[in-house]
Amino acid sequence: MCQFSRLLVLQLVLCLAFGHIYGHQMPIVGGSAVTEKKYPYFVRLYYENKFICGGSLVRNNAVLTAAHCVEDSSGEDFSVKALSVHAGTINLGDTGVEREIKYAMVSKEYDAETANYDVAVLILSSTIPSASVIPLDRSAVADGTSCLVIGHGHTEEGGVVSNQLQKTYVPVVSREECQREYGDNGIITQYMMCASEPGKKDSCPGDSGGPMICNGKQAGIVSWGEGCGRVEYPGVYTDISKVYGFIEYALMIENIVFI
Ligand code: 4AZ
Repeated sequence: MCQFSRLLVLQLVLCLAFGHIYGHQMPIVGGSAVTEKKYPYFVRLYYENKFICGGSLVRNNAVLTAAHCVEDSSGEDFSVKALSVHAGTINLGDTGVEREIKYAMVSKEYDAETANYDVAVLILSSTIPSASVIPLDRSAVADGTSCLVIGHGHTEEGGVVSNQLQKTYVPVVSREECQREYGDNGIITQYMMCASEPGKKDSCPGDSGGPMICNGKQAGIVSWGEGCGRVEYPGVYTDISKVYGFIEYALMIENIVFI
């Protein structure tokens, strides 16, 4: 952890003094802080004014997130009215642009048990005129591709959310390899893709719903995983290329008037 040249005495002193802190600085898990507004399509999702998930703007009035971010997981009644979206900030302390949700769309294919088809489209109460949107990848990403993941999620397994937006790059792991790793501990369906740098870089609770960006397009949605940053279990993402039809349809419905 503490590597230094003999000349860098100052670095040695700092490392000895603060090494315990550096050692625990594993944002998103194994990432770094975003210091400029480089990802303006990133949004935060709140429920009853509590931060719950990430998301991405795919239209100036529509957000893509995970279905499990908009379901009742607590056993109490879930209300879409209690959801809100904050855009245009990189710190949880900044409100940014806030919108309520007109309605949320989840596919009937979504299964809370397995997290299969973990995708939701949220239509905002009004447009965000300044919104910058992320294009979606219609085609599957090649295994080994290095993809960007951003979020305010836990910075280590069992940790706490990160006030500052974090980013990291994770390589895509094949579905076959991922299923082998999970064994009996999870089903990697055709609607999922996996990525992580084993034991180092990964997404974590709180990153859910946020975007995974490969080659400049959003290819995945943070969905689930066994722990965070573990050697044996990659992070699991909704594969956008497989649920693209649903997203397109959900965005189209928005333009249809039901009489
Ligand atoms: C979660 O519970 C979660 N390590 C998200 C991502 C990962 C694990 C759990 C991946 O939202």
